Amino acid sequence: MTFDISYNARIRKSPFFDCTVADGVKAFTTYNQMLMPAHYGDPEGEYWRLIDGVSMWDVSVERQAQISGPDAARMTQLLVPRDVSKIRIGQGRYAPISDAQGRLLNDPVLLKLDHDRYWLSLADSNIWLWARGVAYGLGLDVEITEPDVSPLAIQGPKSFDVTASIFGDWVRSLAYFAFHETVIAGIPVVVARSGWSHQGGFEIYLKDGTRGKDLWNLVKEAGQPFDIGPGTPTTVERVESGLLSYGTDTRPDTNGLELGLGKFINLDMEPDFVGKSALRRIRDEGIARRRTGLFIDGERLPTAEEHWPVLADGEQVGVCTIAVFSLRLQRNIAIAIIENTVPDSASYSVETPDGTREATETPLPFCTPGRV
Ligand code: THG
Repeated sequence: MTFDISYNARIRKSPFFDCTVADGVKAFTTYNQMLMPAHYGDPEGEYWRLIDGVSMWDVSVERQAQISGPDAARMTQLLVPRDVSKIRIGQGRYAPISDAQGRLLNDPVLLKLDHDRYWLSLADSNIWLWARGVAYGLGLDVEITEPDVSPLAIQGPKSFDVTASIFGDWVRSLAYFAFHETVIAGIPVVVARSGWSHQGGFEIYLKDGTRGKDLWNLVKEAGQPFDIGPGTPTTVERVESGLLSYGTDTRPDTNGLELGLGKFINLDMEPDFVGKSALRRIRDEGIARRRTGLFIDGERLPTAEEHWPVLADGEQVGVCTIAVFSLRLQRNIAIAIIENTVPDSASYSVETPDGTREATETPLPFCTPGRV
């Protein structure tokens, strides 16, 4: 069964929208109240192009919350669990945002553009509202806006050659999440080493939404010698790589420590941030759940469209948040949130739409970059 999407101004289109349609996009999903390409008709071919080659993705849905003004550094520090004063201009950080109870609200990439200007490159939840509320409550002198910025990802092992052929060899030495503001063919962009895959790559943040077609075509032409093709963030690859999908792998009350984001949450630094004391208490009293991997037995399952109950000894002990058939491992794999009272050696059963299946636990990630 397939359905059409009714278009309207509530669901924003990307500056690359017309190009993705021209290149044959076959499905969209929604994210941050925008349309995001989901595949171009050959999800398996698109997956292998990411593993072996290079693909270009319209990820304009990774919208930016910009924090600027006299109190921008103070404000940003209150939102993120990293020491903002220690981040250099031009450097980015994965920065999970929590509420005062420690519940995860979003897991953006933070970009420090200047001492008084920051971008939170957002996952799928509204952090403009949260940030404005925090700023209002504390009387901070900041502006929280959305700049005209739209990321285009170039991902896969050949992304280095493609991106270097456009911008120069300096891109090869960018540190992870580091970025550089530049202009290419008159188009203002930020070039960053990042992307939502473990196959390596870059994101070109377009800074002028009227130039979407120009940037898309420039990347497409530069990628021709490397057989670039249009693609999308792939669920199979991100599950194999263990990357978190906010909203898919989370529950309304999950915290960053349960979700395995502890190494991106600095609870021992001097600066305070919203959620720090709650997360310290959770760390000290014991983390209740874990985000972990499962191998699910049996025939190929369909990709999960909702959370499936996970049982041990007949009792529900968690949920499987996403399940896919791994194309590299040729078996069903899943990410689950499990109660920490259950040992990782437990025999699980998962209630799938195809019936109850046996499952065993395994640490994330399932795969390292490249072919297995
Ligand atoms: N790019 C940009 N913005 C984004 C995303 C992105 N916003 C939403 C979403 N993706 C943010 N979530 C993630 C999650 C994981 C990673 C990046 C963004 C990631 N993690 C690596 C890992 O976990 O192995 C490395 C993290 C590190 O070592 O610091 O890449 O993709 N612009």
